[in-house]
Amino acid sequence: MMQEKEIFKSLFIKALRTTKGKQINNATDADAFVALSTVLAEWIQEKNTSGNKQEPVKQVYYFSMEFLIGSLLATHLNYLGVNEIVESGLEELGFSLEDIKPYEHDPGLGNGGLGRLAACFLDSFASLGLVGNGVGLRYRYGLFNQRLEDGKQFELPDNWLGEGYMWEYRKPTEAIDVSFGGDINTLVQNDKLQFQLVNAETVRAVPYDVPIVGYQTETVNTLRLWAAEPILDQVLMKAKLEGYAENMLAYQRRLEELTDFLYPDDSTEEGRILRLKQEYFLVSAGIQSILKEYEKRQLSWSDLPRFLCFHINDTHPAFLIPELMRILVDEKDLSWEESWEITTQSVSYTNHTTLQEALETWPENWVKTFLPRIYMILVEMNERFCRQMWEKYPGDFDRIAELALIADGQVKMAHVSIVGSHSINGVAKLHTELLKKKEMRLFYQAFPERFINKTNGISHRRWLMLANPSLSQLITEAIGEEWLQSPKKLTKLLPFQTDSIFLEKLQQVKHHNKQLLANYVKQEVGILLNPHAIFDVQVKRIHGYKRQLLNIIHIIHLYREIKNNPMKPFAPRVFIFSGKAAPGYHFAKQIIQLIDTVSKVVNQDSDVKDKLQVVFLENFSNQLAEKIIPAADVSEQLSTATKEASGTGNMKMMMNGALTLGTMDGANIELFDQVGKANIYPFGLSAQDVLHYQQSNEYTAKDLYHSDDRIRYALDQLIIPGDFVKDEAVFKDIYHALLTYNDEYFVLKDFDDYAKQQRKISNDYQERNIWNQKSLINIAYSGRFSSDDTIASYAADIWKLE
Ligand code: 26Q
Repeated sequence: MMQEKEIFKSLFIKALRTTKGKQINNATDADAFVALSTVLAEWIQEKNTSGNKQEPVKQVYYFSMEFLIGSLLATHLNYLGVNEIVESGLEELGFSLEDIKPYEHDPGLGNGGLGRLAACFLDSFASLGLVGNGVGLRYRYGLFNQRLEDGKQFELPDNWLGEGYMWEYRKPTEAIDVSFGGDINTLVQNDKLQFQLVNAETVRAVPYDVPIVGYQTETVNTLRLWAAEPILDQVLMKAKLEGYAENMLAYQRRLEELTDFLYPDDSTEEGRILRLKQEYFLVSAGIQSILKEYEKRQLSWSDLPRFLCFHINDTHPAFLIPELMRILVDEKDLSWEESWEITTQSVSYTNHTTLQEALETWPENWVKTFLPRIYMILVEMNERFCRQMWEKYPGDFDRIAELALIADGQVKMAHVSIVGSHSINGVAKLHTELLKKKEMRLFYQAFPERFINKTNGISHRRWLMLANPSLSQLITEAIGEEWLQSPKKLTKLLPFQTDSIFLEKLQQVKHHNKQLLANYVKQEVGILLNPHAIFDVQVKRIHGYKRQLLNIIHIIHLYREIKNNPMKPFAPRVFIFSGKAAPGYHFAKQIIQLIDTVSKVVNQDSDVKDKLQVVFLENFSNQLAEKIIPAADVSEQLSTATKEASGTGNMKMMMNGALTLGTMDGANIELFDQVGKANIYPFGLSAQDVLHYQQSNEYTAKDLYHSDDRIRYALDQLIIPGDFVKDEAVFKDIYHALLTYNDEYFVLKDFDDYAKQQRKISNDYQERNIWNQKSLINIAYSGRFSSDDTIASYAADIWKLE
């Protein structure tokens, strides 16, 4: 221990010199961050070579357009088991680890749930000792930084690479060329049709490898992120042919631009072609480089599915399917049938949405123009598939038209994904059932054996062990360390529900976390939160279906209640919001503005002070989530039933002892089944109810406006100048969405039930001992939502890893 610490100190001093040209006495915390990361990176590399598996185990490649991996410094210190020696070594050198940590930039290479899920999965692969590698894009700018000015969201570029990224390795010798556009020449060679791509524009894909360390295992996997670069010869050639040297730079820039930005989920028209190219760039570079490695092993192509599997995270990487076909048929000279067998046996697909607007389609002519050979392959896939369906359902034109991969001038990526893979999974039980019975009904009828549920999970190491050290310590004191490796062992906490001393400690931990968050809010926003209040949290992307609107309308109602009944006892509440709206999603931006407006009115009113506070924390991120979630008493999961495929924030908050106030949607249903109805606050329409109201005309939002005085009051506040608005135009879209357009997300319909459960929460919280019990039960059953379990289940049922 002593000796290791001394070794660390000398490595650290040396790293300070070589990376920053500094000595201990003139180094800043930012320099120290770089030096510390350098030492850790070196230790990871030592592991990487020693822990490499020699035997040919089956490998998974997880293809995703998003990986929201979060900061890695704390993870590495902890997973490598060197936290103590580093902390005390740094202290002896005059540095504090806690001061150094904030210098790490959190790479925002994802939008939300889907990207964070991919990151939790990588954590679980490595911690379970499985070979599971990520394949993604190295966006020059991650998801925008959010700033609010007068409640309006502004988007600033996220220059996450500004100071360099400490955990990546550029591997230029492993670069791959990816081609776009051009023409296809057809020729006959050795009695076989050959397709030759000419006049294409080629971009170089350079990989950057981020090692992924497992928790106390020898496994180090890789997240390989691809970046676009120009190919100098091609640039020179073009300059020569076209003769205007001054445009060379612009041309070079255009090629690099490909991986400049991550597209938000509601992207605008001009970005879409670039997004299409990004998707192909990811899969083409990814699969080419994997197959190159595979060829070195001198195995047969037909054996490929025994050694490799390719998982696509939603349809965004679905061009993997025709790209793999292209390589096998065109470059490896396999027959279509053999290639098809290999492809479908090695590819599997997760669906993350049932929202119609989020189901990806690409205009046929774009695919034809930018990916001509891929287009031909898709056409062939479509013809063969339609023929197969014709044999199965002779004469059923309508069915086949609906199943087709290409129809109405659009390539349907979900259809391509289903037909080209052997497994399709939803991300929670309800969601998978909806896929089978509704969205993908016809495919389910055709291939029932392909559909399977895999409920999402979260890394209990990141979201409990690292994010909430006080709670982790309390748990470990009570039940030992076993839960870190086997999270289901958290149920050993159950007997403590009758231990009032333990429950008291649990309450103190929560209070401590609330105090920490309050300190942060004070420092960032200048608002002094009351840590004795109920911390009620809704943090996630801002979206109509997630119904932040229901929450804020209810807050307007509460405000009025308190104002009208100043003497009535009221359980103090702090409402905390955070989340980004897609830049082009005007309605979501108005919701942010409404939250901001309400928060200003409420926080400045001394009549409600100590009873009601509302804050919107800017620029939600992994790092911010790690501060907020451990402090949550109430977890708001308000999606309109059927709309949230799973949700994972719900699991994170449960694991940190918050009680869920949620609809029976996505994984909330499974949380409910785990903890039982006494330990959760369900409300609102069920999935069935929602489907019913969508099909009938039995819901009229205006009726509720007229019959429910609370609703009328709150909605009137949106357009009548008064406490909240000076100008009736600001929130008129919200007002009209609810009344004129009949409340697509059933906000008003669920209001009464929501308000009831909120009152129940206020009452229950008064009985702190009982509340603490409920909180403990939530923590105890949260192990079922560890991504270790999810990944073990994918490994057994989908990827068939040993
Ligand atoms: C598509 C086309 C063009 C540009 C962007 C996109 C795009 C990007 C991101 C479409 C969707 C997304 C993100 C989806 C997402 O995060 N879904 C969430 O996935 C979680 C993990 O499974 C679930 O828990 C959430 O319920 C689901 O909303």
